[in-house]
Amino acid sequence: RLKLSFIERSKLAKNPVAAKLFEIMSAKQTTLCLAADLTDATKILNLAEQVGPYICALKTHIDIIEDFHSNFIEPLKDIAKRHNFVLFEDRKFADIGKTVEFQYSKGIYQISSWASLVTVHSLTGKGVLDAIKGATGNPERGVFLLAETSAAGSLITDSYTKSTLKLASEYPDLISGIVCQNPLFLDNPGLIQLTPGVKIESKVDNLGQQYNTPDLVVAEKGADVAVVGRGITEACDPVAAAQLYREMLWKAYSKRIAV
Ligand code: UP6
Repeated sequence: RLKLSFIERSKLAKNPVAAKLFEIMSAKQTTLCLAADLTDATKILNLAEQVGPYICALKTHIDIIEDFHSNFIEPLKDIAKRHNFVLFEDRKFADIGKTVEFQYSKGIYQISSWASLVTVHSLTGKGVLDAIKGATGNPERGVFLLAETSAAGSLITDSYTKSTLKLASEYPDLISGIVCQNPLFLDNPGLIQLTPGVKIESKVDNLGQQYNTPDLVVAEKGADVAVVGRGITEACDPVAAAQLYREMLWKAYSKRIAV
């Protein structure tokens, strides 16, 4: 997996959103996913518009927005379409299938109608994936399963990680990739490794977040897409920061496939 180009891998992806994401990464030469963790709807839209050219995906935590309203989604979709990036709701679904079915499609956020990608905990097993697979809404959908986390002191064990990969292999057309910190699935180049906890400086925050540098996550840890939040949102110049992360990540990927 680590030596193949994204274009080669797009042809091996069984999930359509994964194939699309590979194509976007290749066309825009960016593996940067912005974690747009801001609580103000207008600020998210402004940031998305400004950094749109430099990202392949925009990851939201839709439930942290204080002034969420139904006319937030349409402009966000419009920006994503114009700048050619994917909308990704980091909901980390973890309940029984029936509840996830509601959480995915109902309530005020109606995630299934706009998010091409969502994150899911493997904790409760198949029911969650069946719920997402069977839900109505946008037919273009993909799931990233959480196999590892960047949080210090996480309770995830090696056997949980292994079982998560096995579960992913049982839903090839639904699973776009895996959220993890290490190169776990080298035998399956059609899946995308999404790695959060990426920052140029600071090794930790004060709540257990652990960071690695862009070069390390791509060159040594196998990241395809790198998630950057505060490295961009809290920078003096977020647009310049997004450009810098994009450049560093792309250089590391180019070097990885060249050797
Ligand atoms: N995230 C992690 N670690 C994980 C899974 N997800 O940090 O193992 C998510 C967080 C946040 C983003 O929910 O949205 O990635 C990281 O943000 P940061 O770069 O500001 O730390």
